[in-house]
Amino acid sequence: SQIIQPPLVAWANGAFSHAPVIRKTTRIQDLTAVFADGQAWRSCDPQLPVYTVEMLETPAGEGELWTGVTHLNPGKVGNEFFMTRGHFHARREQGEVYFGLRGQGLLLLQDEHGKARLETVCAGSVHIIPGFTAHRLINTGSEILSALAVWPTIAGHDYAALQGGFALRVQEENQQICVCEVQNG
Ligand code: PAN
Ligand code: ZN
Repeated sequence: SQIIQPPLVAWANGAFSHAPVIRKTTRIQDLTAVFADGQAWRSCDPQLPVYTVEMLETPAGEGELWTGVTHLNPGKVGNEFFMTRGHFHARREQGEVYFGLRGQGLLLLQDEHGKARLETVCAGSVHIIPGFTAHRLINTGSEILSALAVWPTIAGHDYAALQGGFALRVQEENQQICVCEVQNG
């Protein structure tokens, strides 16, 4: 038949169906030097899952796009909220779009000069990540934060460029969400 069943994504929770997916879970032990409080990080269960990315198995190449959902668990290391490692694209000029599906959080964006800003992520939020902009999801809520992302397969990831960390950290202080500026971030 000429009518094809495409992959489905459940908008309520980001679950893919009707298509093969690649799944990768990132745990506390994988997030070396990501959280500010190293002592609190070492005292966490190393196996504790922080986030899982599910990607559609689609072709790669010039002009092709990846489609993936990040499921970021609620939690904290010390008083800092769970977050993704964060990255620039290896091909710096390549952008990306994130769509919030569930939960409450922030998208941390940072340009190559180290200037950072935050966007609120919630069900239905649309985030245009321009080229030359590093990005990280932060779960400030008490449920899973899920976001759908679409990006060029040629973009690649550059994690090393941000080893010094981002310029902003998001922490909980007195049950409030608190944004801290980092020196040398
Ligand atoms: C996303 C991210 C995903 C995990 O698919 O890769 O949220 O974050 P880290 O890659 O920083 O661990 C994306 O931005 N792709 O380009
Ligand atoms: Zn990206």
